[in-house]
This record gives sequence, structure tokens and C-alpha cells, in this order.
Amino acid sequence: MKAEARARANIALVKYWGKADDGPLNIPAVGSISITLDALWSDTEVQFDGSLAADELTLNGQNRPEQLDRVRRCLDLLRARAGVDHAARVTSRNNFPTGAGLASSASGYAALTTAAARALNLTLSRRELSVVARQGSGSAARSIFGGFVEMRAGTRPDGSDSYAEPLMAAGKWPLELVVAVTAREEKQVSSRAGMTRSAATSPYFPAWVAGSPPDLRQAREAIAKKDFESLADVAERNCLGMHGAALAARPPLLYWNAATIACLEAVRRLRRSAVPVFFTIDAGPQLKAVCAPGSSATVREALADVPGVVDVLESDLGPGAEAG
Ligand code: 2P0
Repeated sequence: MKAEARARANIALVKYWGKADDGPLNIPAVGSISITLDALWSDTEVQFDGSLAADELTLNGQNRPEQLDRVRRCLDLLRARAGVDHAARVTSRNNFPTGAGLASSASGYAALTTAAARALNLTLSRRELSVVARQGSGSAARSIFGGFVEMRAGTRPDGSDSYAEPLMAAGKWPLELVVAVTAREEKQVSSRAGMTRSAATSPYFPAWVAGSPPDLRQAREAIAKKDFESLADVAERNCLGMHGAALAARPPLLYWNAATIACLEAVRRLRRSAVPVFFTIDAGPQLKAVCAPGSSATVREALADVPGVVDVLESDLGPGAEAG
């Protein structure tokens, strides 16, 4: 009753920020559209063992008891389906900084769900796996699939129509990602706490939610037509809208540092000089530059020169979660 899986991080181009309710189903208030990356991943092993008293989690070699509630949520859903009640030992490792706005919960919970289902010998569709992964972390539902992915917010109270689905394969439009890392430490306010605070206190939150469906429509069309300009337009607008809602929370949420803004300006300068690139920023200070095929070398060079950038990572688009 042991299996391993690898799942990759994903970056949302139309963001998930806010929940439909605060219950354990973790249903998002808005849909989202993402790209799954090739180079940033979590490798997770799950072993169900009747001799264990309780579930255990080791992340990058350290015990992380504070994450166990969410891990247990995914494990319990799968244990119930398999009719098994053994506790599990979960060992996970990320090949990139954890909890710093690089989507480590997305790859982590997608890998956990995929490995646990395999260890229990369950045959679930990717859609079903995404429903389970969502309950560990909303963005994890998207990492079940590769390439361009849409997460549906859904409307059913039981969350059964809140799942991810593939929009287009990675190879059909091989965009490239450059990540400018501006800080390595874990952020002070988690995404979960940040989005809960935004929903509860930001006067801009209702406008953020109302603006999501048209952004999803534009992004879906831009991806289908491989229209880089249109995707750039909607992704930058949607990112700044999410941060606007967060900035207006009480107390305010500012995830950026000076280097984040300097990178944003560098990306704008590149675009003005006809380099096809746009930016997006998540709940952390790293800037993600999405580049048209063949442009990442120029973008990497420019971002590496920005003061305050401590590392630059590059990735192609990648595949969905895989049990090993
Ligand atoms: C996203 N983020 O769409 C957005 C943009 C961060 C900013 O999804 O509470 O860690 O575990 O469901 O998935 C990060 O949120 O939140 C996230 P939970 P999660 O990528």
C-alpha cells in the first residue's frame, strides 16, 4: 500500500482568490486558468500502514504537523472510497522554494492525491482526482492536468462540479516561463489566510469576483486562438485586479517588494521594445514572466539584471501529475 507520484507547479493566468464558503469542501469563489510547468515539481510518497497511530507528514525532510489537517482531508476522502482506515506516512519533497509564492501547495497536494489513490489501488479519473486535490489546496486541482488548464468554480453545494479540466496540450503552444525570485523565505500571510481576509474585509472583493467570468472568457479564447497579445492583456489586468482586492483588505495585504515592481517595469519595457512577454504575480514577491516561444533567453537576461533579483528560474510547460 505504497506509491509515489510527481506533480508540477502551475501558474494561474486568471487567478483564484477567494472561496465560495469557508467549509472543508474548499470551493473557490471564482474559476481560474493556469499553465502547468515542467521544471518545478513535488515528489511525494504515500504509504498506508496499519501499525501507524496517526497520519504523518514530512516535507523537505521536516515534520509539518500544521499541514496535517489538509493532508488528512485528501487522505480521508480516498480512504473512504477504498474502504481502508490505515493511517499514512507521507513524505514529500519540492525541487524549488516552499511557501514563497511558487505554487508549492499546488504541486504538493496534486502529488499527494495521485500517490494516495495509487497506493489504495483506486482507479479514479483525472477529474475525480482534481476534486479531491482541490480539498487539500484549490490550485492543486489544476496541477492534476498538464498544459493549459481551467478550474471550474461550479455551482453545486457538494462541490462535485468544482473540478479542473484541460484546455489545450502544452505542445500546441509552447509558452516559456521565467521566474524572477526576489525573496526565498516563506511568506508571512498564507494564500489561504490572505484570500479569506480579502473576502471578509476588502471593499473591492465583490468587484473582483464580478470581473472574473469575462476574464476567463477572454483567456479561454486567447488560448484557443494562440493570441499572445490578448492573453497578455487579460492576464496582467486580472493579476493586478487580484492584488487590488488584496491591497484593500483590512489589514492590507501587500505581497510585493521593491524588486517585484522593478521586474514588472522591466517586463513592460521589454514589451514596448517588441519582446513578447507579460507578467503575473501570485501571493508572494516573485515575478513570473510568461514568454512567447523562443523569447525566454532575452527575458531571463533582462530580469537577472534587475537589482534585488536573487535567482532566475526557467520552465517550459509540462505534463499533468503522474504516479511513478
Ligand atoms: C492562483 N493563488 O490561482 C492563486 C493566485 C495564489 C494567487 O491559488 O486555500 O494555496 O489552499 O485553496 O491553492 C494559492 O491558493 O489556496 C492560489 P487554498 P491555494 O494560483
